[in-house]
Amino acid sequence: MDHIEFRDKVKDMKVLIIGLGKSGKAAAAALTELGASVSIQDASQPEKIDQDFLMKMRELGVTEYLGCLPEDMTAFDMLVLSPGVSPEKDFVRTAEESGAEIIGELELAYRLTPAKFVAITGTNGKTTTTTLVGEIFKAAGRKTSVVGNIGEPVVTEAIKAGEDNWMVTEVSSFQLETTRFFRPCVSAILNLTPDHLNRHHTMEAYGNAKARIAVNQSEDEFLVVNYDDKQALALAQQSRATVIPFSRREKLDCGAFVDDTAIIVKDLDGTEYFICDTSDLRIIGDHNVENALAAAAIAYFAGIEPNVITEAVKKFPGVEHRIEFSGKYKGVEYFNDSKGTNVDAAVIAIKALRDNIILIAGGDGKAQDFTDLARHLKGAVTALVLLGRDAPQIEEAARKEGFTDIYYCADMEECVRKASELAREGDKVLLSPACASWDMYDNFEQRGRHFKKCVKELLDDGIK
Ligand code: UMA
Repeated sequence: MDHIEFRDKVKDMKVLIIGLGKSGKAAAAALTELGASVSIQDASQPEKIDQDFLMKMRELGVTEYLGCLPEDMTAFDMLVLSPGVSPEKDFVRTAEESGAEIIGELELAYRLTPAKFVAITGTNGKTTTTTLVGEIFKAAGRKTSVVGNIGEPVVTEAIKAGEDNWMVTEVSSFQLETTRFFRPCVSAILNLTPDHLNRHHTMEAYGNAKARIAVNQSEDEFLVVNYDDKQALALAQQSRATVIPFSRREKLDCGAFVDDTAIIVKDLDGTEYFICDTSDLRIIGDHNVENALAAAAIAYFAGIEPNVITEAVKKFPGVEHRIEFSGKYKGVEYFNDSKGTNVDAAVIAIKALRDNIILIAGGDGKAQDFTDLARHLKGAVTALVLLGRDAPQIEEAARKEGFTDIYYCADMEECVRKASELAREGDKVLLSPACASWDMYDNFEQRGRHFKKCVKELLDDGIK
């Protein structure tokens, strides 16, 4: 079904939007604009929902179920689920069994636009890679929207976009669970390590959700995948797309790789292009070499000239909340890695900063096993400053590995103060929680900004 047909069909549909955060509000705005019969639902009471949004919806005559569910879940043609809402919920199942189609905001966006999609998933590196790909596309003069899990709902841009627009989209496993026809021109799976197991239950289910990114692609479309990550590579076998590998460790017959210190992109016909030296990158750490390789491969196979890729990659400063330099006080550097919301991301940040690290960690542990984090403390981290609900789980894992320099703090202010007391000149204080923020904050951005505010206060106090 093309976008014109879908837009026409949706006018006669009864749609229930579940969850009224960023995704749900954007879906509601798009569907009411298209003339669908819209109802909205959220587990929260009305006062917790964006009041401007609610007022607009009320003016449009939208039916609302706030803090409750519709009595009759069989009355809808379609449910649009927010990524935070599990499709396994009983009321979703009831609607599905009565014939309603269950989709998410990403699938909705895909159906109503003629724009082309680039889609990037993986456990870590998604935001950096998506941002960099967006920069390369813009440098190439393409009409580009950088959207998705990165923070901008896809549907808001998709509804305005034309055929010559590119939607550079960061996609999460949650968003992919509710896709059906979604079919990007170029997709990418950056890596796969345990995350969100409280929602997906098993690694297999988590991997299968990620693999949905390429499930509808055909041979003339591309799937960029990390050759060094065997689990990610195995997922690529589920797609008919032309697989384009990237590797930090091996020279490849085709794709993107590092030759000594040179980042190379190699076409399917064997032609090689030098993109830049790894030392030209402004983003630090091996994981960022991988992000740059992935971005270069995505851009090249989306048809962008190598010299444009080179310029954009060399200029790229990185993204907020991802090993972001946040200040220096008494010879100690402070880094905000609030987006390090799982063990693997925190390990990556520790590896990037190498040694003499005071690590601030803890939060909502999402049923993760912290053993791997604990194993990476020795030789790299000198003290562990813990906060949040699942801090005791991190402490337990650390002690099992023989790490004992552990301090508990009640809030971020105390964490930063404690870390600054413990740090000696030349040390690095790193906030990389290995946990989600949801036990203490609305999101990781709020947590990261709070950390930076605390660091700034430290600097200001030092100046006084
Ligand atoms: N809600 C319910 N019932 C539920 C769960 C939630 O009614 O069972 C309601 C909440 O009361 C709230 C709303 O749903 O009002 C929140 O919806 P949401 O949690 O789906 O979040 P959005 O605001 O729509 O943001 C989502 C992504 N959030 C999640 O996937 C949890 C954002 O990714 C994304 O930026 C945004 O869409 C735009 O696309 C954030 C994230 O944490 C960054 N992502 C995870 C990650 O990166 O690890 C997957």
